[in-house]
Amino acid sequence: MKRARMVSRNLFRSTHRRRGAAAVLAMLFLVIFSTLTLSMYSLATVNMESASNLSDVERARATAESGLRWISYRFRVMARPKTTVGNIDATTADTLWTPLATAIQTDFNSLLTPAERTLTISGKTITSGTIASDESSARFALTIQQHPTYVGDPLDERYVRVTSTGTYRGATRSASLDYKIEKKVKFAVVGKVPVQLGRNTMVEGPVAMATASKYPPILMLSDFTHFDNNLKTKIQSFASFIKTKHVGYDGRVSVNNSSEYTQAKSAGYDDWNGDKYVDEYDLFLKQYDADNDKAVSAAEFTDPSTNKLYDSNLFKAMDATGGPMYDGDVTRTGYQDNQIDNTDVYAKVNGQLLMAATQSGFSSYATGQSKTIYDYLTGPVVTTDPLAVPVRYSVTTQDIFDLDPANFEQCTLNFRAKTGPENGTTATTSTIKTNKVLATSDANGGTSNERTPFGSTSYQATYSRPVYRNMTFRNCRIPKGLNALFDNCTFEGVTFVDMTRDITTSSGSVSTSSSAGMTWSQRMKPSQGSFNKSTTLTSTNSYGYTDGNNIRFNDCTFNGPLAGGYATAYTHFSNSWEFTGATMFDNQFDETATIVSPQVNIEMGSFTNPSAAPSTLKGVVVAGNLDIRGTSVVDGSIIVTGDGAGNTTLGYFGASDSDTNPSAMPEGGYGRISIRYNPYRALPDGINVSIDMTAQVETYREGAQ
Ligand SMILES: [Ca+2]
Ligand SMILES: [Ca+2]
Ligand SMILES: [Ca+2]
Repeated sequence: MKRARMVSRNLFRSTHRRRGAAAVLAMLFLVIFSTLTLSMYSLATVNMESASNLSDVERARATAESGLRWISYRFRVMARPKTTVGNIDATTADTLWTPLATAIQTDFNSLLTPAERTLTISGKTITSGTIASDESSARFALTIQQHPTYVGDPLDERYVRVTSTGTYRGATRSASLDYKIEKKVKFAVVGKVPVQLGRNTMVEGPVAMATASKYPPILMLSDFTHFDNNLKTKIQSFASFIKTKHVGYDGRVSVNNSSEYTQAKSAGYDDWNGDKYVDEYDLFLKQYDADNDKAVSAAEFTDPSTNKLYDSNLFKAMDATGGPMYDGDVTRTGYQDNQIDNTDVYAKVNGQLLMAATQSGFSSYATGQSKTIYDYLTGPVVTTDPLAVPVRYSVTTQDIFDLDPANFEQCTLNFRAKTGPENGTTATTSTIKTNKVLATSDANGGTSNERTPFGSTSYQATYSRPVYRNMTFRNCRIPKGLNALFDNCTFEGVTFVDMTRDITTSSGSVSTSSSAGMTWSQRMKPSQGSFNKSTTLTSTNSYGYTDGNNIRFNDCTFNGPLAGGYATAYTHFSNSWEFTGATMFDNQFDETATIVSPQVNIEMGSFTNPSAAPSTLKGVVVAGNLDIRGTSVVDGSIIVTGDGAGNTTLGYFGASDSDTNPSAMPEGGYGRISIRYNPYRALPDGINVSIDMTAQVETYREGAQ
């Protein structure tokens, strides 16, 4: 697979310390480490036992390697130290050594065999006792040592070397591997509410849904059923084939699965692009590749009746996968070359799907809807790792990410300090405000009464907004209760939106419940009657208005991050921001984050003109909930920390998409959403989550180093 090569290329790029033989072994480790589970560890040891014809030396070597696999597993599942530092440098890594050593000791204390729990911690070196690798007399012992390990060591404190010494009868062999202390989100999309991937929405990186009880946890629509009825019919027939004949939820039949492949061929399907799988992409290729060169040119994808591309957004999105990840990154072959071929490696999701829900739970939900899980997971899910199942159920917090919104509070406070008078002297002209806490009196466009969400047929409330037009805001703060409409404004530096931190119930206790958040939003002031969604809310009649911040940004440009205060609960409409018209994100100021607002509901993109706002959202997008329509590229990670919304909708879903039948083309087209996890982006500071210990596969060595 092209993508597999690309990933390993990127992994290897970080170092020049590569050796031929070791590189091959390293590839094996790449496969093993990314998929290791306890059961697989057991399997490996069973396999090792059965290989009774191995020489003692080979057995000792395999035992040493087994020790590295074992510690990789422990590193993955143990409670690792947390830090709020976003980009872990050598100095930070140095301070993490002591808590890391403590965490390793705590983890070892949980081992079943008491004799194996003992560790000797001396300075930057931890030494284990001997640990049984299986039922035989094979043993390994580990030395865990933080770099630098000698004067002139090119590796700094971010790297930890584990040396595993295996013994079997009289033979002894060692193997070592370096792990990097880092902090990454590791997901393209991760959240607490169901994730919906609409049409022309492609994801590169894993997708995870962390709440077990919300269904369907993930819903994906095919990218190939909305522009050509002929192709649509074929795709739907193929979906029926997959549903009845294919085991697994990755939407593709391997040519190496002879039983399934034979049935696919007799049903008229084949691997037309030659990637060893039969999937929707093969039908797309077969449909349009008139000259049989295994590529679809723009001319081939042009509808003869309209003389336009069947869907130019889809074509562009498919042609733009696997783009450069950082300045100076090598542009892949076939990137944006105006034709679709194997170098573009189409997948609906290029990464694993992880969900907290059980498979049986998801299945019984589907049965209740007269469906099966297959009806929700449409399109190819491609994992580059041949041992990783494309869809994992029953995942835990350790598998995902600690999404507690409180973990992001310090991060939002860091951004707040970069706005208003705390950031510098306030300066103001009629059109440019710098380091200012905005006031209603700064508004230059009168007021506008409008429903929220704007342009939606179902709305939650009506707001009276002060209007700010054609203004520039540099490092400004939007105070609680402003509820503004910003029209054609530019935001530079950091923009911060204040909100109420403690969301309280009617009895005054602080709540984390989203239903309490809704009640809180709907509070009316004395003698103002009860809440009604068509009553225009103002500072006179509504506590939800004065204590929250429901904002619409229309045709605005953001040249830096936008952050909002942490609140204890998701409040639905009171803390809700919409981005409409040609609003654009082009963060040139701080590429760690585009949005950090852990309890704010965000509606991004136009309902009516999806092509109006092509944005690139760099770094993390942290929101209480997030819906993106229109045209956007996410070059980082979407993190949904609120639990009160129905779902996170990415890309176009029509009125009839609840039953996954495509409806007519919406006005302005379907837009396109490309979401790509970028491991090269540092996190912003202030997010309090665990570090990772990431195996540096190219550092694998046999023998002591
Ligand atoms: Ca194929
Ligand atoms: Ca062609
Ligand atoms: Ca291409």
